[in-house]
Amino acid sequence: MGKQERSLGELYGDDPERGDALAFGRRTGSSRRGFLGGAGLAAMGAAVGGAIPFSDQMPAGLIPAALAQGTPPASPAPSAAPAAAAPKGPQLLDFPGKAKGLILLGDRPLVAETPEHMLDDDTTPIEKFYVRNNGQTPEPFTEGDAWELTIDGEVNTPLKIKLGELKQKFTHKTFRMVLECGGNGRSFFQPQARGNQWTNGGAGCAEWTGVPLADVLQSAGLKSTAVHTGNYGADQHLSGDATKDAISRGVPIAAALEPHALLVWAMNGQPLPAIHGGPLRVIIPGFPASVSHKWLKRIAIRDKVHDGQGMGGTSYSVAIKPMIPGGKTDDSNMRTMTDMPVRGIITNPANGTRLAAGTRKLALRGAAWDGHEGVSRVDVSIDFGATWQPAKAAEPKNRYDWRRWTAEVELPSDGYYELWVRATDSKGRAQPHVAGGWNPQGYGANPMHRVAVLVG
Ligand SMILES: Nc1nc2c(c(=O)[nH]1)N[C@H]1C(S)=C(S)[C@@H](COP(=O)(O)O)O[C@H]1N2
Ligand SMILES: [Mo]
Repeated sequence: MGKQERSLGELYGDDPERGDALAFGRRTGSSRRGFLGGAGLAAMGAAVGGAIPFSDQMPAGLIPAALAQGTPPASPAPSAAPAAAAPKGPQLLDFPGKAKGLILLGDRPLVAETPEHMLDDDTTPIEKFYVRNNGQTPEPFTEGDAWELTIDGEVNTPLKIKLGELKQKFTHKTFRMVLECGGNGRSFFQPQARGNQWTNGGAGCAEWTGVPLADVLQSAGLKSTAVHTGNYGADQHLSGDATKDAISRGVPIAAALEPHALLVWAMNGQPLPAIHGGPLRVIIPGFPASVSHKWLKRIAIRDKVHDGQGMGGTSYSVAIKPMIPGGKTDDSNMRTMTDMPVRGIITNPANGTRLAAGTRKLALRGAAWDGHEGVSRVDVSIDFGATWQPAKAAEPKNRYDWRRWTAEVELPSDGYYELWVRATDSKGRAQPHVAGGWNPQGYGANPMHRVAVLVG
């Protein structure tokens, strides 16, 4: 038995399809649903660390949460994931002002995500906020309010305006708003899509203070030919080639005029940290965060859709007609992503948490958000989605805020459980069980979040 226990956990680590086939008694490649019974059930129980009260509902074709990648290293060593089977531990970010426990996805450019259990604050603290750079990280700017922003292109009066003047001349606004990378959830795509392998932590929700972009654009006077913005910042391309931009995206004018689109100099009441684009960035909520330019130097108002670095082709684009996962790309079937999908996460307990034997009531906490529509409901399940109960979701502070939620579940006995959360947006669109809408660069994956816990 010992050999088989280890091999099932190991198999899920190396070759999940074979692990699945072994546990559920299916032949690899067969689509027939197998059953978790007999030897398969015993091996699964051993691999996840305990009896599985809802084993009848455990679905084939889904890697058990205890064995899936993304188990945070900071959580108590899950006996649910034996050493032999545990995925290679992720590398952690070591950066001034950032909390221990952020996961380093890349260091050139610097990219780090926040594991779900570290998104447990109502407002994401700066030290826990994810980081996504496309180019070099600029040297911190030390003259604060002397930072100059240019607005030109399809405007009556091109502006060169210092941060100090922005603060003086325009009305200040503070909104708590989600910022989320377009690639958040990418690691859930099958087959793997290219890019940083985010789980759910390429997102955070902070209090952003600044002035409405609309007010500043109106003071420059938009021409009737203005259709799109184009952002430029101070960060250099990774290659050091000064003729190339690290990134230069933009949005349709209507999005730039939305009252929550802000030119921002403060985050959670602090001067905007350099790593988050200080002293000045733009925040355009609801869109992939790549349009929320950091170290903002210039907004060009364009008479056509902006064509800067990161616009067009497969960049920040999803398939119009569903494409075969991993299949050949047809650029004419791609459209630029202008909205983020609905997502719910469990922020407490952490994946891999072990609870005392006899625990029968368990409090869950989390967050749920989407792009432009708003979250209408959040549900949780402890039986692999066979039954659901509604969570209590707090009202958002303002449009584009996330909704914090709580729920209490009753566990019938000791053993291995998966806690599942599913958020639904106000158009009735709920999160899928597995990532759908595969696209070459892996945008918009929003499968339900699952957390493994072991009682006893
Ligand atoms: N100038 C500049 N702005 C940028 C980027 C960048 O590389 N350079 N990255 C974008 C992307 S892809 C994301 S997800 C967000 C990340 O913001 P954060 O690092 O403050 O979390 O910034 C956006 N703004
Ligand atoms: Mo991003």
